[in-house]
Amino acid sequence: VDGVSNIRYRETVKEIAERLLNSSGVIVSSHIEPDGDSIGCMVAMWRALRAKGINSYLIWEGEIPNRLKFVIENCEITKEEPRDYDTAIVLDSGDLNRLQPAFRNMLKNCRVVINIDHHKSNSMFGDINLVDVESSSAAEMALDLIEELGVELSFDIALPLYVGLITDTGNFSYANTNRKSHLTAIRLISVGVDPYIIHKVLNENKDIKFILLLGDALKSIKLKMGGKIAVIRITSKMLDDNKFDPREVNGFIEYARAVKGIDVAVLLREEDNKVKVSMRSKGKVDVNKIAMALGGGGHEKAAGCEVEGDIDSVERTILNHLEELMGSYK
Ligand SMILES: [Mn+2]
Repeated sequence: VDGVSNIRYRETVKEIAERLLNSSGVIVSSHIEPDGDSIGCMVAMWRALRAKGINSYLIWEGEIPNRLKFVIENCEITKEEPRDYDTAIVLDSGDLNRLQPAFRNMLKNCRVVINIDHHKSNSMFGDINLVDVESSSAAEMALDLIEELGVELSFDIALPLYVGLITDTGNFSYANTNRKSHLTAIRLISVGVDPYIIHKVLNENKDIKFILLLGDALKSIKLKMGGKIAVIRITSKMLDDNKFDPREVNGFIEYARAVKGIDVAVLLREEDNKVKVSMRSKGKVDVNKIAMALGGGGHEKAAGCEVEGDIDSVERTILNHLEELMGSYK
């Protein structure tokens, strides 16, 4: 980000640092259905505040996917309401509905709610909102704040941030990858993060059941709208057949995205009587618009929502929205 918005970004980072240094206690959390970025930046922020001698609590009571458990290892997780806090940091979360109810209730007791995020759909729910859609990850933004606080960057803070950075940029391959994301990586690697070790842990560490489920899902890929859309499905039957935990599903949509000539990839995953929808845009289609229209959100090129109904009807709903939106570009 250059120019005026950059100045405002720096000023907001400074303002947040001042508030944190003057707080009696800080609660830190992130969104439900955690991913590498959300877990990475909440762990890093909590550690950085502690390193600065600021009373801070990592509030989390939900599940962490197995593939990401190493990020939160050795952290003190607070499940009950702490006694002394007046400030909250909410990371990587587009709106309050994405938070765990217990943490959301604690926000009512805070003098200052700090919202640090990079989602286009962010509802600006904070008293201070550091929302930058140009940032590849919330981890990248968290590092700016950590440096502003004057915390010395340690390996234990850098590692979770690096996980956030590479998961949200798809290993520096998505459209959100830019100069700043690489400069952030340099800062993290400089204190001992080993890119290949992290890559092995995240990407070369799959249960064989994951690969077999992927095989089933790949066979479901269909092109729609004259080859402009690729749809991939994960049905309840596929999950049952492979005895696979749906929370460990990750990255399947990349294979739909890889198809030549498509503009948008869509992943549909059955869950009870609803369907989880993920969308990835390779061009100018703003999939966040569709996700928001259906009660979800995200970024211009990566967004998601949950839609009630069976998988065929949800697919039709999504395709109708895409047809309308893509028609409007012509
Ligand atoms: Mn993120």
